[in-house]
Amino acid sequence: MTNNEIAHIFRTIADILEINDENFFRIRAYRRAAQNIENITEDIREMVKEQRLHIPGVGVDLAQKITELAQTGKLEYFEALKKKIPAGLLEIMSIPGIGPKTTKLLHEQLGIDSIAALEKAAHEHKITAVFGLKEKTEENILKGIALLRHKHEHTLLSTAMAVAERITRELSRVPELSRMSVAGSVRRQKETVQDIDVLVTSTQAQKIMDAFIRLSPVSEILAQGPTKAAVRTIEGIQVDLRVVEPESFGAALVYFTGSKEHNIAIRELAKKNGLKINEYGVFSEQDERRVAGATEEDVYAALRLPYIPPELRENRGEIEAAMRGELPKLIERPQVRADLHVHSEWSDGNSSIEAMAAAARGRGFEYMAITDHSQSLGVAHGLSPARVSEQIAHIKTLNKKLKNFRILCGTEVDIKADGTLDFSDKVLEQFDVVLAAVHSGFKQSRDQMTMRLITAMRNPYVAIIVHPSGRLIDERPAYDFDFEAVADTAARTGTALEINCYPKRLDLDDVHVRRAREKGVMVSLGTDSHSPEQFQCMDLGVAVARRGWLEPGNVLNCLKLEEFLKRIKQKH
Ligand code: DGT
Ligand code: CA
Repeated sequence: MTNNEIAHIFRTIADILEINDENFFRIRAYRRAAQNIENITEDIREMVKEQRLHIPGVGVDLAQKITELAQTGKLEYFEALKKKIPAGLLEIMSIPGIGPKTTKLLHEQLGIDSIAALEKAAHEHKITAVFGLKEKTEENILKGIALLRHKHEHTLLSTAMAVAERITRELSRVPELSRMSVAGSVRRQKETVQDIDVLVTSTQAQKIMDAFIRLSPVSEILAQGPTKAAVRTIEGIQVDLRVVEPESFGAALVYFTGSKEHNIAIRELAKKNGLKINEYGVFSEQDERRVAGATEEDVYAALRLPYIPPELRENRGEIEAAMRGELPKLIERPQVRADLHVHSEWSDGNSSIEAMAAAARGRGFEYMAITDHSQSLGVAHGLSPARVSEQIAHIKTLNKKLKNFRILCGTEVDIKADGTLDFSDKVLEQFDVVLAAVHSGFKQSRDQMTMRLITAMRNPYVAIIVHPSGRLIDERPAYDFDFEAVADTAARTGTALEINCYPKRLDLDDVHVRRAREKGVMVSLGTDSHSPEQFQCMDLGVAVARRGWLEPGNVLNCLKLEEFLKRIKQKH
């Protein structure tokens, strides 16, 4: 049992208790304990083993339950409690946006006790009919069900990348292996993926297969043949491995990198050129002669195309652009000079500004903006104007000690429901850079939310709107707003829109990033780091930027410090 698993069980207990109308204080005690468990970084099992289980909000009774879970992996009380409600209600509560209150009402009023029954009722508009709930409720329920289904079948890119790296690192030690590449959606850097595809060449396929199924992350062998195998890892992710001939490696890599839509389009292009392309190579249609296959560059060249980066291979115009010689020169990670969204222990981060600066510098950045939360964000310990002044003074002294690195004073100011900001202009003008974001009131109407964002962008101090859509991948849909109108205002006012690099956010997403670029909007990359190791997430943001066709010139972070500051002043 990990900390998160224990926390999840506590939350589920609270939900069941709430459905059963139990004591409010008990319910709250479980929720608080769950939150505190998630906040400790130490492994609870260790704390139990060493008999020093001291967690805020966890009394004798809950401590006993944690001990039982840590030692046996089970909790009698929870098992008994689960039997008190229909099993389907737990499933319903796992739908994003549906809590115990709604679940209870749905069950009592409509007898709904499964996701299937809920879906049917939503489609038949029975939910509005009974509750008189707001019109959007049914739509939100259906959206929530879709998110849940997607979540069951997909893994976040960050998780998949970590697994892929481990697999390829271990496989690369096999002496018989000559070439290797990850393929599929992981190579295209999609925000979520279904499985991991790995391609290798070797003259001794059997040796590779034997090694593959014995890799340390492997928990289950799903299929095994002479040149193909599939396993599941301990994280529950499927990994497919294929061994191909060296002369086919490039063709196979193109084929298995996909996307399927890209493959279909280049197959048609090949046909027009009297060629046939498949995972073995490119061949002349007339005499079956092999034209290319060993490298991807050769394969594209045979089709009279330049190399197309994997992130673009979605058949969204990349082939036409390649034919015209107009592929973008995609941004690369080393071109990113700064991280423009960083938190410290002054608000809800876990490290000092100094520690964050050291880590950012260690990652090769030239400058970063400390952007702690503003006053009204109580849960995140937002800064009062007085604290802001203190922080700015503190950063000034830190900067005096730093060489070849600069900490900018920033803020992530909350955008209030009416679009006004949580700090006055007097406070805002002190910062080098102001980020603005929506943190509450996600259910506003489309018009309200659009106006809210536009109003915020009209403030001359607001340089960047961060996590502009508010979505959490597979957990919370984006709030409803008119992206076109927001992007137009961003372009007109010289406000940048962020790609938030936090693995569950990655928002703006690739499609909106590309649209923003078309409209001349600058894009900003922000890791939203709350601890030093999170700077590595910049890679994910760069992936989204590349999938959105961005060049360095489209990205605020690629500016040199002086140019960056000049640009911010321009809007002022
Ligand atoms: P996913 O669902 O996240 O695993 O996405 P992919 O793109 O990795 O899809 P996957 O693993 O089913 O297949 C890997 C690649 O193999 C895919 O991107 C393109 C190629 N491929 C698979 N099935 C087909 C097909 O029916 N036709 C063509 N042309 N290519 C295919
Ligand atoms: Ca795949």
